[in-house]
Amino acid sequence: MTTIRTTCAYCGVGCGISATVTGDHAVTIAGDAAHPANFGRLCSKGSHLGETVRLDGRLLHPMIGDQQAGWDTALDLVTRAITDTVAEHGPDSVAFYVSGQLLTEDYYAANKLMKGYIGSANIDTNSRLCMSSAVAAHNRAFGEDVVPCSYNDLEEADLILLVGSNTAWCHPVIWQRIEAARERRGTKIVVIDPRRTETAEQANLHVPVAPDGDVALFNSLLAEMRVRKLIDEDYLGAHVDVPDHFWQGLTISPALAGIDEAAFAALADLVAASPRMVTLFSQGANQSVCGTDKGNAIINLHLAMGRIGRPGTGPFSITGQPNAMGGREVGGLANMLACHRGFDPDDLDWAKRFWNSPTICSGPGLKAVDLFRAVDEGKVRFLWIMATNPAVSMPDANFVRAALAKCPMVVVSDCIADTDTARFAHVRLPALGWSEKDGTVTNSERLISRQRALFPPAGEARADWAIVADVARRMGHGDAFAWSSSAEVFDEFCRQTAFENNGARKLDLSVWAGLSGPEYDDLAPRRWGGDSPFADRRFTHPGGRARMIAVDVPHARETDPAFPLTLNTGRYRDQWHTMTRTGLSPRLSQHRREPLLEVHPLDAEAQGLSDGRLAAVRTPHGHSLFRVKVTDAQRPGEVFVPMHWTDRTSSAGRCNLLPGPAHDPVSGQPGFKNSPAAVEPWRGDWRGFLVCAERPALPDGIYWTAVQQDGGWLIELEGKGTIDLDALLPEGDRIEAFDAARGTRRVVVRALPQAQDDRGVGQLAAALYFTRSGALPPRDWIAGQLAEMTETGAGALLAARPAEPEPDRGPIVCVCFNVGEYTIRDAIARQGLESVEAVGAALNAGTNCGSCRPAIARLLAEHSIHEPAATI
Ligand SMILES: Nc1nc2c(c(=O)[nH]1)N[C@H]1C(S)=C(S)[C@@H](COP(=O)(O)OP(=O)(O)OC[C@H]3O[C@@H](n4cnc5c(=O)[nH]c(N)nc54)[C@H](O)[C@@H]3O)O[C@H]1N2
Ligand SMILES: Nc1nc2c(c(=O)[nH]1)N[C@H]1C(S)=C(S)[C@@H](COP(=O)(O)OP(=O)(O)OC[C@H]3O[C@@H](n4cnc5c(=O)[nH]c(N)nc54)[C@H](O)[C@@H]3O)O[C@H]1N2
Ligand code: SF4
Ligand SMILES: [Mo]
Repeated sequence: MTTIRTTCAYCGVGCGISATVTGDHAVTIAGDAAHPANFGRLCSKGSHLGETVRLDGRLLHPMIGDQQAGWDTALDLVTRAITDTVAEHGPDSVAFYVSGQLLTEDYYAANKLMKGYIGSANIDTNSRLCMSSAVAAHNRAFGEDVVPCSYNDLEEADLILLVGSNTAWCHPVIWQRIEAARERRGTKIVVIDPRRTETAEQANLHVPVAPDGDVALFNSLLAEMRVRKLIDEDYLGAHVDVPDHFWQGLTISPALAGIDEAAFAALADLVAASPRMVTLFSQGANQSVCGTDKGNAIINLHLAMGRIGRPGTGPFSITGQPNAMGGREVGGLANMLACHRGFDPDDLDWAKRFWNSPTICSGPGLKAVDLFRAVDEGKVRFLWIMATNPAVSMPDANFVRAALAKCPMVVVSDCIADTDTARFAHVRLPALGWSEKDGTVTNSERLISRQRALFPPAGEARADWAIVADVARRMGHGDAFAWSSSAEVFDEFCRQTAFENNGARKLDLSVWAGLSGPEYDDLAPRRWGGDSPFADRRFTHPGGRARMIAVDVPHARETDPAFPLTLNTGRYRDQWHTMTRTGLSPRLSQHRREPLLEVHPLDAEAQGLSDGRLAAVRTPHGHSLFRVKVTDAQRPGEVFVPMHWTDRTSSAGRCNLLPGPAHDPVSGQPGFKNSPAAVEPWRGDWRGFLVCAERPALPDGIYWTAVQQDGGWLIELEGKGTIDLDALLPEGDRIEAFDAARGTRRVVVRALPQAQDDRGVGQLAAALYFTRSGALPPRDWIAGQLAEMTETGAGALLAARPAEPEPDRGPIVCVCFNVGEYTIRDAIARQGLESVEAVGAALNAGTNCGSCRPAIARLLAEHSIHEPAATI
C-alpha cells in the first residue's frame, strides 16, 4: 500500500487528496490535511472518487470507427487529416475544442500546436461556456485576466456576497471554509440568486434577483454607496480611470433587478457597514448574454470603494473545472494567445520567437458557438475534441450534433469509450484518466498543484500532451515537441510566462522554471501572484491604472406568449456535468435519481403539473422530459432543470436541447440560465421501474432514466401504448404477480446457475414493477437487494418491501452514510434534535464529508417552523 498526494478530479476548489492505493484500481481517498486549499476537507464527490477509478466503460485502445487500431495507424490518420485539410482549405479549416479538465501540460501542447504550428487560433475550450465572461471582465478592468483574491480573503471578510453561485453544492469545500469563518467571526453571507438554493437557505440574506437583474442591482448599489458618501475618492484618483459621465449613467433602481425596497435596503446597509467585503461570482453571473457586464458591474463596486487588494476584500470569480484557470494561463481560449497575451503584432511576434514557430496564427480564432456554426457551414472540416462532451454541454445541442455529423473528420480524445460526443467520432483516442494522469492544475485562487498518477495507464491510454506531441512530430515538428515528460512541458510553459515579461504581466511563473524531474515530482502547492496580486495597486493596463467600465442595464428579454416562462439550468450536488464519472458511483447517484423540473406551485397549478409526475419543457429549440418537483424555492414564472443527463442516462432528459445559442457579445459565453420556455404535463399510459444487474437495451419512444446502484441499475420507465416487458428481462427463474384491474404486473427474476457475473444462484437478477393505473412501490429496498448475497423471499420481492417492514428512508440526503430525508425528519421530531451536530451524533449523517450539512440544516429549520413532519 502506498499513499500518494494528488489533487481532486473535479471542481476548481482544487482540494488536495491523500490517496492510498489498496490494489489494482482500488484506492482509499482522504483529504490532504496539509493542502492549503482544503486542509483535509473533501466534499461528497471528492470522497467518492474511489468508486470511479475502475476500468468499466473506459476507452482502452485507439479506435477508427468501430475497429480497434494501433496508435501508429490512428495517429498517422489524424496527422494526414490535418495536413490534407490545411493544404486544401487553409489552416482555419482545422479546429481543436478542448477543456478545463486537461492538465496545464496538455493544454500547453494543444495550444502550441494549433496557434504556433498549424497556424490558426481555432482552439477554443469549454471554459468559453464557463468563465469567459469573467475573463473578459478582468481584461477590461485590470488589463489582464487576474483573479484578485485567494481563499484567505473569504476567511478574513466580514461580508460575502455570493452572486449566481450555489456554493454549498458546487464548491462545497469553499462553503465549509466560509461556514467555519462565520462561526469564528460572524461573517455575514448574502446570496444573490433567483432560486432559494441550499446555499441561499443558509445565508443571512437571500436576494431573489430577477434573471439577469444583476447589472441593475450592482449599478444601484454603486449609486446608493455614492449617495451615502462611501466612494473611496482617493483610491479612484490614484489608481483607477473612470470614464467621462460614468456617474450620470447610474440610477438607484432595484425594481429593475426585481428586488423590493426592503431587501435592497438590507443589502445596501450590509455593504455600507462592511469594508471587508468579497463578492464571489459564478455561473449565475457568467452564463448570460450580459455576463461580461455583470462581471464589470461587480468589479466597479469594488474599485469604487477601494475594496480590492487588501485582506478580506475583492471581486472573486470562482472557477468551475479543476484546471479552468490553467487553461486560461496557457491560452486555451481562441481570443487569448498564451500567458495572458492578446493578438497584437507584438504579441504574435513574441510567441513566434519563443516557439520558433514556422506559421504563427494571425488573429483570434472562433469561439465555441461560432466554431460549431463554422463546422455546420463546412468551414471547419477537421475537429479534435479533447476532454469535453459538447454533444451534451453546448447550447442548442441538437444543432451541434447535426454539425458534428456533417464534419468530414472528428477526433475525440476521452478516457470513456461511449459518450454522446464519441458517437460522432471517426477516430477515438484513449486518454489517461484522473487516477493515471501526471501534471499540474491551477485552482480558483491561482494555486498550482500536482496531480499524480496512482495507477499505470489503463490499456493503451496515453497522456493528452503526449498524443498531441506525437501528432506534431508526425507533421514534421519533432524538435519543438520533443518533450519526454510532463515536467519538461511545464518547464517550457513557465519559461514562456517569463519570456520578455519584465514585470509587464502578473502571470510570471519563473520561480517554477528549471525544476529537475524529482523537484517537479515533489512540487508543493504554491500560488502565483501571491495572496493578493493587486496589493501593490499596480494594474496591467498601460499606465498601471484599473478601469471602471460603464455598463448599461440590459433590455428585458421580449416575452413570447408561446414561451411564457424562464428556463434556468445548473448543477446537482453529487453529479459532475455529463455524468461520465460521477455516474459510475452508486452512492453519488442516490442524491438525485432523475432530472427534476423545479417549478413554483402557482405555475404548476396553472400548467396542470403534478408533483412526482412528468412534464415536457419546450423552447424554440427543442423539448425534453423531466420529473416535476413543485417548490416555492423557485420564483413564479421561472423553472429550473439540471444539465447532467445524457443519451446514456435518459431517453429524453437532456437539458441542452433547450437553450438557444444566444451569447454575450464581448465574451461569447452562452446564456444558459435565461431561456424562454413553456411546460406541459406529459402522461404515459403506463409507468414502472426496473431494478436489474445488467442494463437491457431500452426501446425508443418511451421515457426512461437509468442510474447506477450497488450491483446494477435502477431504471424508471413511462410510455404510451404498449411495451414488450419481457424483452427488458434477463433469463432466470421468474416469479410473477398480476392485478388485471389496475393493469399491474410485477416480475422478479432470479439468477440461474449459468449466470455470467458473480451473482449466486437464486440472487436477484432483475425486478420489474409495472402499472397502468395503480401505484408503484418505493425503490430503495428493492434496489438494495441487487447487492445482497442471500436469497430474499418471493413475497417480499414482489411487494418490493422486506417481510419485516422497515420505514421508508425517503430521498437520500447523506450519501456517505445512506441516510434519507424521512429518517432525519423522524429523528428530529422524536428525539428533539436541534442542531446539525445533534443529527450527526444520532444518525452519523453529515459527519463525513459534510456536503449534506446545508440540507440537514434546512430540515431542522423546516421542523422548527411547521408541526413535526409526518413520518412513514
Ligand atoms: N456538484 C457539482 N459541482 C460542480 C460542478 C458540477 O457539475 N457538479 N461543476 C463545476 C463547474 S465546471 C462550474 S462552472 C461550477 C458552477 O457552479 P455554480 O455557478 O455555483 O453552479 P450553477 O448551478 O451552474 O449556477 C449557480 C446559480 O446561478 C443561479 N442563477 C441563474 N440565473 C441567475 C441570474 O441571472 N443572476 C444570479 N445572480 N444568479 C443566477 C442559478 O439559480 C444557480 O443556483 O461548479 C463546479 N462544481
Ligand atoms: N445547460 C447548461 N449547460 C452547461 C452548463 C450549465 O450550467 N447549464 N455549464 C457549462 C459549463 S460551466 C461547463 S464547464 C460545461 C462542462 O461540460 P463538459 O466539459 O462537456 O462535461 P464533462 O462531463 O465534464 O466532459 C468531460 C469529458 O472529458 C473526459 N475526460 C475527463 N478527464 C479527461 C482527460 O484527462 N483527458 C481526456 N481526453 N478526457 C477526459 C470525461 O470522460 C468527459 O467525457 O458544461 C456547460 N454546459
Ligand atoms: S470541493 Fe469537492 S469536488 Fe471540489 S475539489 Fe474539493 S473535494 Fe473535489
Ligand atoms: Mo464550468
